[in-house]
Amino acid sequence: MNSMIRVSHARDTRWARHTALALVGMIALALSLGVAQPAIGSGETEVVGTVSAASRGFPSVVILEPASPARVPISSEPAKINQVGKSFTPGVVVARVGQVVEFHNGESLLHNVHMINLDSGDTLFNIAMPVVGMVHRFTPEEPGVYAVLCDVHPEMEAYVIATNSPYYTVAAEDGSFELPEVPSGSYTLRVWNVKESRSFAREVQVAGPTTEISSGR
Ligand SMILES: [Cu+2]
Repeated sequence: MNSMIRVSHARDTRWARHTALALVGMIALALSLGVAQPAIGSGETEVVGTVSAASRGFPSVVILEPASPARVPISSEPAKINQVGKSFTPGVVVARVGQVVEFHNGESLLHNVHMINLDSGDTLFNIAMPVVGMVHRFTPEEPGVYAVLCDVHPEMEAYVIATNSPYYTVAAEDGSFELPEVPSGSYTLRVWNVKESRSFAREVQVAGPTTEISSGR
């Protein structure tokens, strides 16, 4: 009888200790969640608008460059361009400076990847892609516009837009775009279109739940 009481007492003590530890853990978790979550009204804005429609099948790119550098980590996921059907797909990608851009040969055809910095006119590399499944990686080291050509198939053409900003998107064919979570503040809006006269930059303010931007041209 005595031994049974002692055992049950020991169990009760252990149970109480476990419950106390669980409570401490739950409180710690609640506190850490409270710190990690953005404060209500921290100023995330949805930026929407319309810029120039696609030219020659290449859609516009919209970039919002913050006045002070954003502390958003660069994605470890590469930006990808496939060579398939004798074309580069997609024809326009945006990559952060420091983010890997991957070229894939997706078919049993000899292609190459000839990359030109359009700001300087310099060829960065010209790599043969003779085998299906071949991958070539490139990491932009500065913001800029890069043309991608295949010298075997002159109709093959693509563009890589490199930016330091994490706030960018490729617009739809009709020029409409949305950037869902942009912190409020001052930005340089940069719109790229393959037709140079449709590219422009201007200062914009992002504020409130929604900011609407139109190309103004
Ligand atoms: Cu080719």
